[in-house]
Amino acid sequence: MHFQKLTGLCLLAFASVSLADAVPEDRYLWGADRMGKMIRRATSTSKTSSASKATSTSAAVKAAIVSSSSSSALSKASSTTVVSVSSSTPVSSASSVSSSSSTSLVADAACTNGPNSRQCWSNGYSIKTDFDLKHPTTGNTKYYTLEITNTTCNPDGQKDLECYLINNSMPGPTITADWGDMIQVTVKNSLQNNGTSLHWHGIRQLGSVGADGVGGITECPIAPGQSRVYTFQATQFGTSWYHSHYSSQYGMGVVGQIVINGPASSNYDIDLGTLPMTDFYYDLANNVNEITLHNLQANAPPPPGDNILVNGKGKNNITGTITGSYSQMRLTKGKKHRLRLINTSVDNALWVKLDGHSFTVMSADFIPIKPITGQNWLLLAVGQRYDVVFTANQTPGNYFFRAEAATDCFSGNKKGGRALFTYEGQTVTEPTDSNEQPAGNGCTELNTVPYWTQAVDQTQYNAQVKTLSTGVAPGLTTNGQNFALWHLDTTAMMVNWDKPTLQYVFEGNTSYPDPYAVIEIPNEGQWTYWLIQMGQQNPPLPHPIHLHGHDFFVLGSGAGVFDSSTAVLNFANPPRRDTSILPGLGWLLIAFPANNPGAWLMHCHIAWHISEGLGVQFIEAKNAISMPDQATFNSQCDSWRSYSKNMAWPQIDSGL
Ligand SMILES: [Cu+2]
Repeated sequence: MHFQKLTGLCLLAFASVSLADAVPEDRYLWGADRMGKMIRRATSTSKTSSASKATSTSAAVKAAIVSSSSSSALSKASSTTVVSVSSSTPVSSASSVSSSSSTSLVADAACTNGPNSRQCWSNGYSIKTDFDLKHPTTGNTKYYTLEITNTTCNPDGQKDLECYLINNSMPGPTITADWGDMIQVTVKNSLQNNGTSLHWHGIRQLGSVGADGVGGITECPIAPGQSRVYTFQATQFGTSWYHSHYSSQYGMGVVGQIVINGPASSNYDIDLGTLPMTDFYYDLANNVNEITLHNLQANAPPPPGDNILVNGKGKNNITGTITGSYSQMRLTKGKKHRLRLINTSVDNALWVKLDGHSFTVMSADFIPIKPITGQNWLLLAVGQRYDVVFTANQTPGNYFFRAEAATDCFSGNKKGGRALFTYEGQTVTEPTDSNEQPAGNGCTELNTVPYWTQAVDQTQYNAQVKTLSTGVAPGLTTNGQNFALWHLDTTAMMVNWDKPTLQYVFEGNTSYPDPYAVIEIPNEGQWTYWLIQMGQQNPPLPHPIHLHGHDFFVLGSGAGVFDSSTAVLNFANPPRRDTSILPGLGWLLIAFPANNPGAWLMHCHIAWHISEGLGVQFIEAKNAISMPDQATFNSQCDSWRSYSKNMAWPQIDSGL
């Protein structure tokens, strides 16, 4: 077996990381005022290069006005009435989770998507479309080629580092498509000594689980020198990102953005595009990963980040010389700007704000929400996105955008991130940095209300709800060593890259190894409910829980042990998203309908934690999965297994 073959190899790998190295100088234990003492340095050099301005690529299409009937509730709760849709649009296979007939949408030809009518989209589709049941099919395909190479990077000018970059860009290119387009991405692995795969975060992969990009689950990793093609449809719209799902590799730079143009619940004039933000380390991600594993044995947190990059840029002065630059955006006085915020970190939850301007939040992950105005500091856990709108209504000049590690989420970073927003016609100069700290306390995510009401079936809840107990417990790593590891169910998750879950499905083999952490959802058309409960004797940190193949409804969350007699649960129109915060030592209760057969990973999006096992996979309706082409699947696995027999860097963690 592959895992056994690794025995001993990782002893060598770990031997290079002594426990003294593993615990940072300013050692702290969980529960201490962890990073409160960290100093964020002001920087004061100026930049004069011009900023580029992205504008919306959304076509102003003559469209149908769409309004809901007097009963606006898009209840999926108990109706078995299937809403009528055109034959060209896929319908959920789950009849019991379909919309009621009261939600039929009425067309009005006067509606065009534009600055004052962003709720419109195209013929018959709008912000009120239930995209679980219906989405456009444009007939267009957007093609991208992404090549991942070993190279160096130095994004803040302090230190040349080994990086793995996509198309030699940090972050990688933005994939842009319209709602209903097909997206076809050819990925070439030009890394010398690493497999890879790309996961399209938040993309539902309806009927296309083979394109989910998770090595050991939906594919064998792409071997060095090999390519593969990912093809999937944009059935939802908004902002997301893509990243390697091969151990902690995305921390080396294998990350890019996704924009799906579609309707929006708030109007705006100018789309500024994406603003990805990430923690950044002056060490290789796999080293930090191993240090973190060793720290966990001593009940100590991971090393803090060394910087926060905003759109791939930042400044620092650990060398005694201020180097680097800030990403820049241009604002047009009086106009409403849309900004797409993405936390692509490996560890840090981030508080962000734009000085002088308050945000209206209009979507959370891929879910349009009822706009929330007046937001200053906004918290994004790893993997989360918010699309915000703000008006350039301040004195023309320069304003800092800030991204700071969320200390109450136990996120640590030695420095804050900045970007520079400059009004048109103004010279780009850095304003005085106030070193303002986040006003927000705690680690509670924004309470969002989906734009269109969607109820969760309460009648199946008591019969279906299952508890997933989360915490740290002894477990075996890939080399057979006994370490304390994270688990999301009964065991620390670990997959074998040589034999992905979909191969078991191809073979009709249900003897999944225990470390695959498989939970079967046998039947389509039912709601599933998952109470994620942290044990009380664990590091008290929160975890951003992310689900593939679905988003989920957040029925509730809270501190301590869930108590059904006191917990306040929201079945009527709960927040919905694909990544949500499990409070430290607390609980998170989510629900999602089984309406997309596949093998779907659910995991903590802190890279170190899924590396240490904090995940499960749902095998949903295995007999109904729309499987990838078997010959192509096998060919990729054959290439991979041929490579993995002698690979330079064996699997040292969960592989995810
Ligand atoms: Cu976690």
